Amino acid sequence: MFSRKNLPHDPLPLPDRFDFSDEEMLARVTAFFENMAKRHSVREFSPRPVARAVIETAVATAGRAPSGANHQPWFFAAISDPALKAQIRAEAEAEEEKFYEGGAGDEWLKALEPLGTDAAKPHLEAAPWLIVIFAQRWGEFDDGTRFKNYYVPESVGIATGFLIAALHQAGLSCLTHTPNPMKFLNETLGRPASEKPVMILAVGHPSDDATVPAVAKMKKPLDQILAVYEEREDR
Ligand code: IYR
Repeated sequence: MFSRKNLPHDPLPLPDRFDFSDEEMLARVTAFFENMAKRHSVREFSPRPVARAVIETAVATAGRAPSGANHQPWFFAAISDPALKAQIRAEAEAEEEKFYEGGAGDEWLKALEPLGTDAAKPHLEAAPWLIVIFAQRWGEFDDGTRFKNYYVPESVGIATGFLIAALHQAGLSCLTHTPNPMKFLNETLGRPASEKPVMILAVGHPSDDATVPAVAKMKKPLDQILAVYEEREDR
């Protein structure tokens, strides 16, 4: 949070501290990995409702993400109103039709083939909640004057990761959806020009017949995503 007041540096003793043994640490991180490895993007949602308090707590978790200068340059719009979901679906599908009819270019369309996606986005209505994530490109004081935000895409990306993990922890599924362009969401949701919509998360319980594309199970092995540089005699 940024304030016009000159906030002094005020170091507090670390408020929350954990002290796990090495064994406990490995057990905990392994359990977390095994839980997160069960997260799948889902496109088919059950009509089963999800309590607002679950969504609120998941968004509160997102709000605990680190951010550039602690400006917390994010805003979340959570929508369960069926009329508004239908409007967002129609607006998103209008953009997606242009995208899938060629706007995306051949290479991008080829990359999406294994996912089996197309311009139809019924999940935007079927999911009990849509959470639209906005990035605050700049901040505004109460009198409307602007201040700079820092590392906005990084900060919002981390917060979105927290949000997806929190929803998964609650046993919910979601789909990250990025109609292109997404500017229509500012108008539809009455958000200011300082905010750039970055993603729609469709959130809910998966339907009984939900599927995932087979490629979604093909994750890069650790040795392709991690290089370890431990202490060495010859360095
Ligand atoms: N926004 C489109 C296209 C799309 C793009 C990527 I990159 C994906 O991983 C999936 C879809 C859509 O939602 O269909």
